[in-house]
Amino acid sequence: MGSPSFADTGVAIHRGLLTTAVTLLDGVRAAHDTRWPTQDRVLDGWRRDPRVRALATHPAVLDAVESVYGRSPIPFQTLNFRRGTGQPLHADLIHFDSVPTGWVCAAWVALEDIDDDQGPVEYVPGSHLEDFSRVHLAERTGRFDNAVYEDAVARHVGDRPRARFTASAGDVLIWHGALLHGGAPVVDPASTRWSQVTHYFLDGFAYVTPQRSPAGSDDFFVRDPLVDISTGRPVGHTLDGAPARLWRRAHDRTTLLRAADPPPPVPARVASTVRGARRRVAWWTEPARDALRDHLRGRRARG
Ligand SMILES: O=C(O)CCC(=O)C(=O)O
Repeated sequence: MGSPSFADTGVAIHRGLLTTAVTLLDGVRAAHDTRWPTQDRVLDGWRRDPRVRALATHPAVLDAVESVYGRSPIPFQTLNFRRGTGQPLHADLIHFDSVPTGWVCAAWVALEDIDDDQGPVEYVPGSHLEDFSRVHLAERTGRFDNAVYEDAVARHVGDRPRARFTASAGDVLIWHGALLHGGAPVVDPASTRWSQVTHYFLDGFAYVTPQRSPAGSDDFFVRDPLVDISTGRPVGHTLDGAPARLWRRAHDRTTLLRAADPPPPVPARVASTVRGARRRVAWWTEPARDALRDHLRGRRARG
């Protein structure tokens, strides 16, 4: 029998993938330490530092992600860590997902040797297959509550075995967006655990924020603009293999229109007076809006 596959476990382990890129790994640590000396966790450092960006877009990492999914990766977010996070188990797709679901992953890179004392990444092998987080999001009532979600995950996992990614500098762990993972407890509080994780979408889908998308509806909070770290340019959304058009109905509610749907109604600008100040208000031209709503209702009813 061969080694367990990404499809079964939800992870792809690449020992030594970046061992020879030691100058870059050290550079990312130095970037974190000098630019953000008081922050243990840095979100989107790639925007300020070319070394963080270079690691997020390293050809060996992009190839490893592409070989798992058979599609081009779109790096879109980085997190840099100085210490173990001790983060409770969760799946990334509460924060970001594709439509259809699951075309999202992370690549976590050890910037130093990491053992059990430093709070390595841990995960529940195979948990991506259960789709627990997507179902939790779909069935929630009201707004997403992270504490409620983390409790539900902990109960769901119970005392099932967790795997730990103790690592040498340059080792890379890729995990599926639905895999339950977090940071093991930090045993030595003085320890560092230098690491960078980059999140990737795969090319050819629409990209959304599930926890901000309305539950029980086919509207989404669409990530727009979504910037590809490789190019620094916004990425288009695709649905059924064709460019998706967006009908923005409210701040956190956008309908993704398919190729066969009518175009979104054009907002007409009208002026209103509020407390003496002139304010511009976007208003949908009503007949076009009503026709599109009827069309979408019909589409939903037909499944
Ligand atoms: O590095 C860790 O401890 C966990 C990181 C993590 O959970 C994430 O990036 O989603």
